[in-house]
Amino acid sequence: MGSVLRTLIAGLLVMGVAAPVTSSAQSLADRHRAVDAPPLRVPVDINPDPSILEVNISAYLADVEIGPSLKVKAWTYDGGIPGPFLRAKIGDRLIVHFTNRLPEATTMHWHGVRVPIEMDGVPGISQPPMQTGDTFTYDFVLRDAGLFWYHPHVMSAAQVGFGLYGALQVDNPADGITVDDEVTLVLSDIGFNTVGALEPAESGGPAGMVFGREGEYVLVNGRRTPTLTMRAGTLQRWRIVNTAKSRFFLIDMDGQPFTVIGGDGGLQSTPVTEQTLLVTTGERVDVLVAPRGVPGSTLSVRAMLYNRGYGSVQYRDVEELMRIRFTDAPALPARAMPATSRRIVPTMRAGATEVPVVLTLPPAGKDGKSAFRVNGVPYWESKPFTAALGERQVWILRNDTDWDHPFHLHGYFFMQLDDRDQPVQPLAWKDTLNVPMKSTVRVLIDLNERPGEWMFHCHILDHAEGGLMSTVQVGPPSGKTHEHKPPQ
Ligand SMILES: [Cu+2]
Repeated sequence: MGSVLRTLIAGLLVMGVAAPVTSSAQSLADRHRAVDAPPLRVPVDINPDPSILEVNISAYLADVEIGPSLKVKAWTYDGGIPGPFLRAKIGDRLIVHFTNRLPEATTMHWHGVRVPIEMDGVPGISQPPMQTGDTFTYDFVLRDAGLFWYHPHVMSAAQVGFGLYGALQVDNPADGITVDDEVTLVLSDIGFNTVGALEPAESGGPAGMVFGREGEYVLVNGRRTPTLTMRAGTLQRWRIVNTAKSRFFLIDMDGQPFTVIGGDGGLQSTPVTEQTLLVTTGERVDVLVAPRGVPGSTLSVRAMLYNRGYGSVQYRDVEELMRIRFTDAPALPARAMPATSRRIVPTMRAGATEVPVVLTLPPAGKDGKSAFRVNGVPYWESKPFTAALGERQVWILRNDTDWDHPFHLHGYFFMQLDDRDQPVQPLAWKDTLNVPMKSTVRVLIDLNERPGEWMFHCHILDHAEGGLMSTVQVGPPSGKTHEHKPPQ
């Protein structure tokens, strides 16, 4: 080594520059470096029957690379983030032999899927928590087309935040929507330090719980700022799911339009064109896009700032989610969007029982602890709401807090009602719907099948763990008792 070089290195060491780079330095360096988007991992189907998707999945800790020089020891399904991409057709049967190799108990919940109660993955209610080494087989029929997802329902803010989530896409081959390309995008975030150790789930204490903790690194299909290469003008169908534990995504493609054709429960009655796309936690959107740009150029897909309450926009910046790189081929001519309408028969409003659901956050007690409440009580003091099997209910969700709460109900789709108590147009089946701060949202639910105790909660998982969670008992109680435990 030459003496000049040696002196330079010594100087760097004196300045501290050659010390391990900090994560903020890395994030600055990497902010504009594109990585190629790896396709979602497809698991091995061990069942030869074309109408059955049968897979083995294990949860365990693994080193995951989310970008150049960015490695984290994450909690994973089968060693990667996101977990294996499960893709089947409407009417197929899904069988998942799931083994827990994590250091903690876990379960798998199938977000949005109309499963029998025994398959809902809620510990202590629909199944015992799965201890380390336990195996459980989830087995149910996929009755609805749409993009769904799976994640733990044990310490969910921690476990989802650490990397445990995956997409389940149910196609309807008869939907008649022909496009040039289909892309499934799993949006999330993760926080970790310079040595790749995960940010603790309780960081920031009670304030962190109230704000809803967001990971520093935004991920698309488990990568930072991946690149999607396409010919300009190609008609694509993007199915997007937000699996982050707290972060909302307000997606912008330099003002280019998104034609929204559906969401949580599949296609909506008619398409709607939007300039930006809001995907709150747990929600899904199904959109048609035909991004345009000069051949050879690049287009940024960004997450804009969205105010879901204090802590979500202060000192924050727009994030680059993904880059679209246009090939050198000339842009394709604009073409008409395919027809995507769906006949949806709304649930009958007349005769439905009104159920007030009031969300509050009283000032912290003497111990400095805060808890979100549903009708005056946090989850650990709650008694189930009740419904007779076949009862239709209008839930009047009143959010008295200063934060948004994406309301999620297990096991059923619902329909949003407007101020005049009419179904919101276009008609759409939802299982997750944002209730903005200081506002009221009404939803109509037909609790017409599958008796059982079903959870509902805010899908900002820090809020759910912080008390904003309860259950509805549909039909007579099972007679089994269980405790709703407060967080440790
Ligand atoms: Cu919330």
